[in-house]
Amino acid sequence: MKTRNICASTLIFFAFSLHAETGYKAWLRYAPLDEPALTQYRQLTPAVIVALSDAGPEASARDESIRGLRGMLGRTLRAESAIPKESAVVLGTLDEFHRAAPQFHLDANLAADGYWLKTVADGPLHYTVVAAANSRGVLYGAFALLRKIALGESIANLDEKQSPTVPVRWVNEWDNLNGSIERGYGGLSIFWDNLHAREDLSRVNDYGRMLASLGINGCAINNVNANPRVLAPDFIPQIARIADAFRPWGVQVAISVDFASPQTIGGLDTFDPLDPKVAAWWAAKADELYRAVPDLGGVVLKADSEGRAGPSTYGRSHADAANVVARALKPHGGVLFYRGFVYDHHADWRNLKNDRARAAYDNFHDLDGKFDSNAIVQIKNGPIDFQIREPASPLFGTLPKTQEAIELQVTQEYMGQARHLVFLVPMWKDTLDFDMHTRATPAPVKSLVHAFVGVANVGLDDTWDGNNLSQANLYGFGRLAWNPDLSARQIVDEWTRLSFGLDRKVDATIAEMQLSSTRTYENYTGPLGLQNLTDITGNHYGVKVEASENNGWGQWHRADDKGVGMDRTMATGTGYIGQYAPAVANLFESLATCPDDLITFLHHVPYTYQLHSGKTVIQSIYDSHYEGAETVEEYVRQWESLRGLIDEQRYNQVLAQLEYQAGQAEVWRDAVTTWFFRASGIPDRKGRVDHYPGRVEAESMKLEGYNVVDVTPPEDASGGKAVSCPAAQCAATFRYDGAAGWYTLHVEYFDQMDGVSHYRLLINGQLIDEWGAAAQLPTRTLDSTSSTRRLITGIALRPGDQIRIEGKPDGRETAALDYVEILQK
Ligand code: GCV
Repeated sequence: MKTRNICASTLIFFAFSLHAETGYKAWLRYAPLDEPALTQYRQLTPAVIVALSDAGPEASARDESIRGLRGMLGRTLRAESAIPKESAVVLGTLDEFHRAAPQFHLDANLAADGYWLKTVADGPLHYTVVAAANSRGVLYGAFALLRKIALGESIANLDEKQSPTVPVRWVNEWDNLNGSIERGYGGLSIFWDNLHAREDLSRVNDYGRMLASLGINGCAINNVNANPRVLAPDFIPQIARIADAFRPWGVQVAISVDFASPQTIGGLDTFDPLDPKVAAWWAAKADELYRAVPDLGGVVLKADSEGRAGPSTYGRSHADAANVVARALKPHGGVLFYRGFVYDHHADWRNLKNDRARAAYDNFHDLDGKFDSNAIVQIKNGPIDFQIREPASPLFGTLPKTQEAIELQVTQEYMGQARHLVFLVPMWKDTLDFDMHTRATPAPVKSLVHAFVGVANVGLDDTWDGNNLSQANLYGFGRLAWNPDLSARQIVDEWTRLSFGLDRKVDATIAEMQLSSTRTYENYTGPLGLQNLTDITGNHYGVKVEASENNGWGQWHRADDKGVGMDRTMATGTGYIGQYAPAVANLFESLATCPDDLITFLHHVPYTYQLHSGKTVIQSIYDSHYEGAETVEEYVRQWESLRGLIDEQRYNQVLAQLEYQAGQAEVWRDAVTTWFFRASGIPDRKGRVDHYPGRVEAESMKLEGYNVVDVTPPEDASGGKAVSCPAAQCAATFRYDGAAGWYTLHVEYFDQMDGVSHYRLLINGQLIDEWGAAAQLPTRTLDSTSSTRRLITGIALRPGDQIRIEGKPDGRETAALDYVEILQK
């Protein structure tokens, strides 16, 4: 027994002597390898590294290899410039190898950016060769070699050629020039501050390194809701500074522009794309840009969308708009991404035939073949806007003569905003693998697109994204952009091992959590294709079931007392389904074949409609929400099982995040199920909805100073009410009358944006717990976004105990309370 205790404490000591990690290094940690891998790789690694060119990405490839090998193997390779008479790692383009080492006979047909990892034997000597079509490919190959070592894969007899599936793999950053980021959850912009490029651009350099490690070759550095100033002559040098920081990593800078720029910045009296003055202005502007940034990747354009200027002002088409800019870029080799995200956000919601999901197809399908060859139509994965479950956009199947890009949102705008664990790769795979049936042979979306774009929105936060587990989404985007055939499992396994090491338990646990997280989030926020149950006209975060209805934004679910769902059928609905090829349309049109997951996205069905699962729609809504919330609770337990196997800093950060998420999942669960119970009048067969044993509403407690207030919408608080403190301090007390025993207390309170209210929980006058409402949640009001859970475990209660919560408001925050639940766990 004694020995066991010593072992346990030794283990804990070692575990917590694991270096604290902030997450800044992401998947490029190059952590020291353990034996026996260390010995094996040391034997295979020579002492010399040669880069056949000393410039650009090849120099980065050499330096990165030295850095990575030093980290993992504890050996610093000697950098030389010519192939030595000893074994070496040699990096170069195929052309450089032909000149410097014809005896290696490195002949291959590699696509741009592709690479070849090859072990070349020359007598007794062994060369580990990274050869590539271009210098960027050399860098990608070097990262691939390092990745192999970090993953414990063999590098003994290499012969692996890799080429990206599409040539253009970009991220878009929705960074505003003032330093804020639209839909960014990882802090302020790494690029901009106060209308200038940041003084210190070292973060941009580090980000370039991360992007290069995934094979991403372009980055649009400002919001698609573009500030016209980006094209002002005195601003262009700022773009050039950022391009300089990215260049060593082969990442080309791109910019988003405002379509009215010829008028707003150029001083013309028009921005009509067919006016020769306007075309000349764009051409001159492109010349000016390329003088400052000769390798500019191109331009992104959001036009006629959500209030942005566009060609409709002059009755011109999207192709006219795209081509006038594309033609200006063409002589310089630049590309123009034209966003297909065009819809009417003032649609009359009373008209049952109106349908935002139709918009992209309706706006673009007639224009096929009319876009110039360097104009790419950038299409969001689904027809609405990055919701948890959408079918593939029908537009992918209708532009065979047009270059298409798929736009995926890496930043978690509608996916819990980096406070919730949601691994997006399984969802993206659903779209990429979806067969559009537009030809006799399979036509999955991944085979139809020519470019990948990920809306990344990283920020100054140490974790880049707002939390450590969200980094898997950026990693996953990059890997899919390189090779969309990779499975979600392969990607998550790689990411987990690179980010957390090779401990099997850690890897298996995190991978399972990540892989199930998409379905889990869907379960507690929007199952059955129900979507936009969120605060759609506000922060896109908390739950507000009716927020999407009754407005022009067009993300309606049309739930009423009888049923739910948008009728998008050809027979009786908006006709959206008819935008697909017949094989897909028939599948979606018939209730007999429509998948349950999309049923309310495509059909309006009664609550009593029986799904393929055998459940009714209403029972399925109830069950999914309970299942989702329980799974998040389980994530907390799973994560806790990794204590001591992960560095303490990341362990604690993720634990806090998961605990918070578990509370939020309950808020979502209760709000959505209560709302549908009230709407349908159909009780939950399992008796859970609207029935919360052990819950004591704050409004029913003895209140000192607290006022009872109505919460809007009512489903955002238990019983539709909360208590809020208008004074310097308030208290709410109740008497416990249950059985004696050990309990967990769940206090639901509201953590608004402005201020840090202070709470104390006392039992019979004894202080048990105190905390501050210090989270940065995006709301000033008492609602589901601010609703937050405090769990206090290990509490002994006896009948007659007085439980008292004292709240001290701060700033505009009112120390509000919703309820206390006494849980037997
Ligand atoms: C950059 C959604 C987001 C907007 C975003 C827009 C787009 O509507 O909420 O923030 O604007 O998509 O993709 O252009």
